[in-house]
Amino acid sequence: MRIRRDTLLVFIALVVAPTVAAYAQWAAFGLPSVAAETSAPPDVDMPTGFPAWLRIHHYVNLFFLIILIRSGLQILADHPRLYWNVHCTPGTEWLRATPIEVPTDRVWTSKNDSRHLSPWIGLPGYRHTVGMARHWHFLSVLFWVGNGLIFVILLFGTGQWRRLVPTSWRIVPEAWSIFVHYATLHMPPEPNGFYRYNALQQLAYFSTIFVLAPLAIATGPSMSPAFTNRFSWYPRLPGNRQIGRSLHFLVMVAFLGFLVVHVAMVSFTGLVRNMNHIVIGTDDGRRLGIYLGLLGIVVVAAFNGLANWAAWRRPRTIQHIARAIVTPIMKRLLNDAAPEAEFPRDQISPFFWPNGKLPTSDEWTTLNADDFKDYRLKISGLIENPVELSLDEIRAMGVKSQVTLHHCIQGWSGVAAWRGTPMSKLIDLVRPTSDARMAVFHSFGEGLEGGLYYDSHAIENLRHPQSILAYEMNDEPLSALHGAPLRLRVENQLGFKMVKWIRAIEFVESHKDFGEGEGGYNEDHEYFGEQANI
Ligand SMILES: Nc1nc2c(c(=O)[nH]1)N[C@H]1C(S)=C(S)[C@@H](COP(=O)(O)O)O[C@H]1N2
Ligand SMILES: [Mo]
Repeated sequence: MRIRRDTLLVFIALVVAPTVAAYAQWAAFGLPSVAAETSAPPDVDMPTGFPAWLRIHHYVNLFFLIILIRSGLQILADHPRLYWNVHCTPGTEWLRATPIEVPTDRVWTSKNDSRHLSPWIGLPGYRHTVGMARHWHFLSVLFWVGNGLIFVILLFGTGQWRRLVPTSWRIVPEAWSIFVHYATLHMPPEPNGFYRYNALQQLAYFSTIFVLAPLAIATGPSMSPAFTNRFSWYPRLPGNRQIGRSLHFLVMVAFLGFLVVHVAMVSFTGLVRNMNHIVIGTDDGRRLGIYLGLLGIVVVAAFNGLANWAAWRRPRTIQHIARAIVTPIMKRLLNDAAPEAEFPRDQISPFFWPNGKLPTSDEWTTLNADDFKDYRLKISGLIENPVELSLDEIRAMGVKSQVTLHHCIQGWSGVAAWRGTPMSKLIDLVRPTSDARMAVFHSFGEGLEGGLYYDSHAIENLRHPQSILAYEMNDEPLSALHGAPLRLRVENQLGFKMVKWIRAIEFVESHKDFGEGEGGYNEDHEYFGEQANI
């Protein structure tokens, strides 16, 4: 793993600087005083103990957070590089979780670049399992966010917020005094957490709930093609899409850091009593809280084992559960917004990661050798006017140019200028019948596991102004690598939906009508979700 030196120094400074300051203060002035605490409730307004809803929330939160972190790491392993720039040029990463430097003497696709992750860490583990990892990520985030919303409502509805939300700036110097104790390995007098937290503890909990969690939620959509290509101001809030992605990762690191310190402090400050507080809601020295807490952790571990098993042994089932739950929500929230973001030409990426296997068939090779003079795009299926079109005929149908941001499911992005024919013109020409719902794009190229590549789009998505059949990239005819003679651009979808080396288009009624019935080659073979707005 490589981390850029300047970035590493910033991270080290963030940890080291306060620690050094704490030691300096201790050496120069001694330990600051921290108000001695009584274990009685300080005043009648303060909540006492932890009600059942809060204890359940705390457990449910842990449950889904673990799934989110494990599936998130698996998604990262599929493109194990983090950047501050949107172009993802190899060599510009600030974090590289792979030993590989991208070779320059041969084609190195982003799928070649994905890494193996142990199934003990990743969900589901191993290599290029991003489809399954995303299903677990999106399914669990619904529960995690839902659980969080219920928590916030009940927190403010019941007065429990009083122990959590700071109401005076005095908490900052108090928290610092406590930090000076911990950092120099001293224990300050601790309040009984059943009644109140110490200042640093309160600030840590408060910022985890009201800063980290919202940041995790807010940086998610900054990676969505549908969202960012509709609302281009959104990824500019953090800076760009890759800064959003990097922050999403750093928030996860902060959650992990919190988890480690939180568990350590709970253990050092009276494990038995603390466990009773949060597990059974009593303030005494019985061992029941510990035992039930351990059982809870065993259940989390067992569920994670089950999740791995299901991802490997019942991937279709998981895919279909996600189709039933995630897809309608994604569709409702994101799919109908027409993408419109454009980038200035000086932001065109100097490097654009390639993906997929170049066609090897005689048919494509022969056509390619002759600049596709004899190429004919066959459009068939549920249409009134089946046609076979030459490239000149396609070019004559209308031109649309756009400089847009490409989002690969694996995590990289890139800006390119595309020129092509609006898909709406082709649809108008062939006149789909009233049964037709989607168009399947068949490629000359093979998929990863053999057999020709294909994918489909709902007709309404193809009618967006930014849905084009592109024949130029960055003012050059489409290169062989990037999809000659024709490739799709559908800017509210992820890259895998944008078929390259298009051979034919077929209009059908449903995703069940072709391939293995999931909507495309990667949906069939890698269990990707068909609706690819995030
Ligand atoms: N025929 C075909 N088209 C394909 C693929 C493929 O494997 N085969 N990969 C897709 C994926 S995953 C991405 S990210 C984009 C990449 O386009 P590029 O190689 O021009 O960057 O192409 C898409 N189109
Ligand atoms: Mo991709």
